[in-house]
Amino acid sequence: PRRLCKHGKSLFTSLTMTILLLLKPLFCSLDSLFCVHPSVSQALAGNKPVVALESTIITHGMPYPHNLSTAKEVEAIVRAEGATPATVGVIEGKVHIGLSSEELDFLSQCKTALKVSRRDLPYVLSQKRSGGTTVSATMIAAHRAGIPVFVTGGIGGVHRDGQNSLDISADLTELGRTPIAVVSAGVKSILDIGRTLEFLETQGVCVATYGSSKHFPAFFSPQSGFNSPHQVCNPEEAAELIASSLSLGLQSGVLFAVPVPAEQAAAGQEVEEAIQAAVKEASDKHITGRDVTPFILQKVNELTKGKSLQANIALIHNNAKVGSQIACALSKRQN
Ligand code: PSU
Ligand code: MN
Repeated sequence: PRRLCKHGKSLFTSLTMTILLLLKPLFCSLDSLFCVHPSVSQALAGNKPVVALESTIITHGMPYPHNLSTAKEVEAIVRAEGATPATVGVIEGKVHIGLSSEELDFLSQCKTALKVSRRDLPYVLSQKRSGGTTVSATMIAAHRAGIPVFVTGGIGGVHRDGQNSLDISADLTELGRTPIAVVSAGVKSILDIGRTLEFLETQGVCVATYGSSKHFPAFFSPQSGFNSPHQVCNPEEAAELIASSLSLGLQSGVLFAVPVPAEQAAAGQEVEEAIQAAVKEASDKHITGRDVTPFILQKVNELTKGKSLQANIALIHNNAKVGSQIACALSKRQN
């Protein structure tokens, strides 16, 4: 993808793109590990805004068919804001950056799909397996493709009692070493939010709440009880911050936390109570490692009779809108 970007908008690019489109079934892309969807490589080559999206939310975060409809809605929102969606996922040993409708269908129903974080990439690729990429693996793919903005629901963090179990999401260390801007609704209170913010500081991640609030949001609730270190008020300020981080050459990521819209925050209290119960059950049942987050998400959805899922979907829609506006502002600034 990098090689293609450099050619800009020349006739050569158009020709290359046309040829690539025709040859896609044969070669997919120029890289043997990564497969960039033609709509994505075309947008990147034309310096148009692109938004990366993760897929663990599809394979492990939501039940079928809500996972599929949400994935498609999120892509539609990105397009409506004038950007190109690039959902990242692993299909039969290849990291796809941008999925076709058939590929989304496949991942949303693939029972053997693995949850793929940075540490799992060598295994899924070498075994030709399929899987949903977490925030960490999606950041790696986005960085390879040259996509600076990535939208998700909530990132992983330091789990409760993480100071003893050392269950600290690879998302946090990835944010410390990969220069991608991640747009999320903050961190779910299934995690230890205070320690998550401390760890992000240690990793040198620039964290900013999007909007007028000083609070760091807790996904279902606009306030977590912790303040955000920084604030940006609009897409332009967010883009400016990303640009500063990139020009400094920091090689670390940026985390934008978008507070839940007021109309969705109402479900917050009920969800909060369910989270307490689910976290306790996970610990009683000795659920550990990569199974913790999917277990708790599923349990909370069950306990709230689907309300947490509805709120989750609304939040991702909102993040997709904000993230796309940031990607558009960044692209305008760079053109
Ligand atoms: N938090 C959510 N929903 C999710 C995830 C996190 O509210 O679906 C997913 C994301 O893909 C995230 C991953 O990157 O779980 C983190 O998993 P772990 O806690 O095992 O690092
Ligand atoms: Mn973990």
